[in-house]
Amino acid sequence: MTACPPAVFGAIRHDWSRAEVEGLLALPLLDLLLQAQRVHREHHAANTVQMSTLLSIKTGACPEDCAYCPQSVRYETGLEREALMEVAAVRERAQRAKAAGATRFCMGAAYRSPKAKELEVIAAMVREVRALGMETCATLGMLTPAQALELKAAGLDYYNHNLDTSEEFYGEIITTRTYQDRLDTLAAVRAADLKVCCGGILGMGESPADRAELLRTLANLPEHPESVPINQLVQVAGTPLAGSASLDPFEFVRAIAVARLLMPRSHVRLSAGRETMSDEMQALCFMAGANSIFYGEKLLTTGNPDVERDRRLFERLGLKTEEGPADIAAQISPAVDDERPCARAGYHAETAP
Ligand code: SAM
Ligand code: DTB
Ligand code: SF4
Repeated sequence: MTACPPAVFGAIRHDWSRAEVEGLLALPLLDLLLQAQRVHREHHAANTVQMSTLLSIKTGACPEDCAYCPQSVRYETGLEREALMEVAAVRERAQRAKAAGATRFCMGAAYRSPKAKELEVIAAMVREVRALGMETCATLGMLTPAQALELKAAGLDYYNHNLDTSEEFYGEIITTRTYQDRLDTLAAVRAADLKVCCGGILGMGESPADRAELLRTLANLPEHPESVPINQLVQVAGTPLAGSASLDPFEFVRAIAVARLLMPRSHVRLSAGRETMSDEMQALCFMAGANSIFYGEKLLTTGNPDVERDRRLFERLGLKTEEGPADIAAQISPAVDDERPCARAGYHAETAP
């Protein structure tokens, strides 16, 4: 069926070559989807998606020059700046998210790297959110090893820090920090025993080889990130990447499938960009092995599908939420019934068919 030996599919490896990853990306689409969904079911519950909630705790005025980002101080995007939120206000937002059924709360800040005083306040936020019984995630820019330990001590579960693209293409997108800076932060986060959330952005004008290299770099990290967010560029007027040629949707789906094959145990998040994706494209992404999304009408500063659209999508696709409390599962999809004949026949089995 394909030129790849079966051992390639589903092996937990950290030594992928560029040619192997490019070979996977170039498979006939339907072969790629089939293999990705097979590997997915060896490691994850079928038809099940993890939901995260995002809050921007400090917005805009970022000194970095990331060409995609509406929060950089260098670009006129009309974004309203907001100082670091008060701890009590974050607690209240987390409480609301919890009441709506969220189990993981992600806090994002437009920093190059947090200052000591800022980190103290954010550590207090983490403690408060943790005390509500929620999982915590933060994305605050570069961290030193000591800062990562401080966040771990406060009870942080996940740290998000993306590689964004390949090392070769990176210089076209960001000049104010290096690829190695990013790898150093990821190493500090791992050393502090935090879970790693790390992925990238597609549709920035990168080549297929760049996408292969991003995925290869993620998979060849000493440990696979627990979460791999794959963002489609959200084009924001005023940023240098506004007006970029849009990526062929099938190329995006391919990248999700290859992320699934390279990092079988990770949650692959269909992250930014869902607002402009058709339901059919999102369905292909779930088929390709995506099993996490951001839920709620806003990402950090840009839009996300509204809750009703997601509820309807989950219902139409027969998807359910992962281990969430009953109320969010009910909001999203009350209809999944494991007594269906296909479930009884082992169709939903977590082991390979
Ligand atoms: N300032 C911190 C940093 O850069 O690590 C944390 C916040 S930053 C907004 C988090 C991630 O959001 C970025 O690494 C990037 O991958 C993603 N992102 C930002 N703007 C985006 C856009 N317009 N489209 C897609 N993803 C975007
Ligand atoms: C990630 O990879 N995507 C999220 C999260 N990590 C923090 C952020 C997407 C931001 C999209 C642009 C915005 O809303 O500002
Ligand atoms: Fe700043 Fe993060 Fe946006 Fe880059 S991606 S400009 S570091 S907020």
